[in-house]
Amino acid sequence: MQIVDLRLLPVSLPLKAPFESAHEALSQRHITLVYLKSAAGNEAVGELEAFDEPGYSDELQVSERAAITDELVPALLAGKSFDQIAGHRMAKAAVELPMWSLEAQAAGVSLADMLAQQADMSVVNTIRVGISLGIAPLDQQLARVQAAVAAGYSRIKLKVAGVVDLETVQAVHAVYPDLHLIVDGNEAFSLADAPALRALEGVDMIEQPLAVGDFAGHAELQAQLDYAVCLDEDILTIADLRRAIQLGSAQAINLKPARVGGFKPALKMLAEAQAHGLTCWVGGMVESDMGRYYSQSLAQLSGLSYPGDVGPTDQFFDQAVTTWQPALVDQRMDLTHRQPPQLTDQLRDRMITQPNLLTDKP
Ligand code: OSB
Ligand code: MG
Repeated sequence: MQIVDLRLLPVSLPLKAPFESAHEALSQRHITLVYLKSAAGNEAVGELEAFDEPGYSDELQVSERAAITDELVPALLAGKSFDQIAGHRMAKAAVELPMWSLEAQAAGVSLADMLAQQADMSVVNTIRVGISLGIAPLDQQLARVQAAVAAGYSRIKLKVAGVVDLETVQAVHAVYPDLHLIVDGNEAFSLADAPALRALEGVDMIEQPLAVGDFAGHAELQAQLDYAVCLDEDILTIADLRRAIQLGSAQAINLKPARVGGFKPALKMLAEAQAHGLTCWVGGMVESDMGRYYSQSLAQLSGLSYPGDVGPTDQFFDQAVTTWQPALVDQRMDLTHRQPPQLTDQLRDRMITQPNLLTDKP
């Protein structure tokens, strides 16, 4: 797919309420929209999902924007594959994901159809979704869970920053015994917490309880739990996934195309993880409704049926960057034959005044 136009537009989105995890409290989301135009004249917009703070990842908005301009743009101009470039997965994904949309448009199919064809899976038109709730005091968390269940979410993820927050999880489980629950540790636990984690009841899985790189520790913990360890931060490459499988570090994977460098590596990981019996589901990074389009399309694959963090982004923001996004109706989002989202007129006007990095000299 030949790209003839590539433009970047940094956008700042205030959150309705701070989103707190063991890594940070997010109150303003800075993303960069990435506009692409193909030689055939099709357009698609991607999103750089890196953060400003190095908590979740060492890839930041500043570093990955530089990676796009200084490494990926020259590679595109030279016709070289991104595989030749080390690291910078979020930057690669910000360009690779919209390239899939251009491919789908050229083939006259939806993005979900394109992905399903590649993965040899079928497309699910109306999907169930989950929601990730930031750390909050018990009363507030119970109120948020109630609102999320009423809004039609099928699964709730509760962020925690240590053993003390597990009480909140148990209180939620007591009120909603049938609700599918995930706990997201975001690296806040140690193996010394294994007894407390073993005592936890009513959860499907715990996401990234231990520090990044501790595959052996996660394997030790998984062996002691009767629910799944689900790796997130730890799975950046296919080699990471293979190590987790070999050691038994996890029974589930939170698959984020932005974290792993795009749909191509994500689909490779999906196939390998499923061949080894791991549950995969699609995660999010408090992205805009544009970034959500890509993760929602991935979540339409039949092999990714466990509800993902792919719900409507009005859970985070008052503002939208696109003109339409699917709503949650009767516990499902209808994504049937979804067309690529369009930027709002205001953002499109701002985008087209940015330089085309493929032709304009800086
Ligand atoms: O750990 O899954 C995570 C948000 C930002 C960074 C990391 C994570 C998250 C979430 C939110 O949990 C998921 C979403 O976007 O809905
Ligand atoms: Mg996580």
